Amino acid sequence: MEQVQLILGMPSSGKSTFIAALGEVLMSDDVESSFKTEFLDDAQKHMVALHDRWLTFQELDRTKTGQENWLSFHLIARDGTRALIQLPDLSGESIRDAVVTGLYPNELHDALADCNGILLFTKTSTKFDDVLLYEVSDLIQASPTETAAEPAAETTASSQPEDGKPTNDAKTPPVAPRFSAQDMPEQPKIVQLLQTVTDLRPAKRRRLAIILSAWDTVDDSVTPDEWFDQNRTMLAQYLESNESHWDVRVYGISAQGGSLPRDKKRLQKIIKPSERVSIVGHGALTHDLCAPIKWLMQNPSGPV
Ligand SMILES: Nc1nc2c(ncn2[C@@H]2O[C@H](COP(=O)(O)OP(=O)(O)OP(=O)(O)O)[C@@H](O)[C@H]2O)c(=O)[nH]1
Ligand SMILES: [Mg+2]
Repeated sequence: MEQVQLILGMPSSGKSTFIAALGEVLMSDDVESSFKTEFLDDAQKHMVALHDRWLTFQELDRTKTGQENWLSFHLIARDGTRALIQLPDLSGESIRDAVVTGLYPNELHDALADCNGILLFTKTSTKFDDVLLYEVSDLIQASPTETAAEPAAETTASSQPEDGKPTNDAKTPPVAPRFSAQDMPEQPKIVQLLQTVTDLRPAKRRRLAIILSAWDTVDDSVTPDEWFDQNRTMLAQYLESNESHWDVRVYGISAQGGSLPRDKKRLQKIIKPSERVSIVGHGALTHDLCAPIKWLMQNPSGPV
């Protein structure tokens, strides 16, 4: 049975690192996991390259637009059942550009429409993603019209440098940066992306595994569900209001085992590379990165 599970997320959200670590768990069979794989065919050169960097403690390069790779894995479950899944390594940049322009490349459009389930990545070390109200107010105050209207008394004094030569600075009002949709916070972009998916197949209820990546940077007294509700409030509210479209689970995953290069020495001491990785949530075994994929594949509503 062939399934397409999509890995989505904005740039630098941890997608490629997860794929590299998943490759190790699947191929080495060193840790207890839901699946293993016996081989990677030629088309998996990209996977091998990612995996080599991961094994040698190198951070991965950003996946560039046009460098996306549509990877497929031949999975074997513990009970011997076989399945083929596509788990593409998409560039966060191209996903983001599609979301903000509304122009989806054909391949991505079709994959969004037809995918069985989605692994959605958001990096826990990117905590404060929204623009705070006081920042908006600072921008408004710094806008040219507001500043020009203000009396010059205060600014004149500060514009007199120590060498006594006056500068033009006080007369040049600071200009707020132009709005760019690309720079919008992560959450509205993700909500927009998910809405596009549901618009493509409104009657379909899909499984969505939210992956909180870099989980090693989070205080372990908090659960993935709690962290998600506290730090991704907009996304959490959207999903709560759209239960008819999305069946959601939240997992915390450390695919790198720590931050590089800082934690390299500690990670080098771990003999089995698969033991660098960890996952928390929904009873997943400690190193079983396949757990969310298994859950996505068991969707009772079946393939699209
Ligand atoms: N601490 C920590 N950092 C991680 C982990 N996984 C990924 N990172 C860091 O997150 C950054 C982005 O990781 P990538 O896997 O390249 O992210 P991506 O989503 O593929 O990014 P694009 O290719 O730009 O779409 C890198 O600097 C990684 O080192 C992790 O488990 N722990
Ligand atoms: Mg990448």
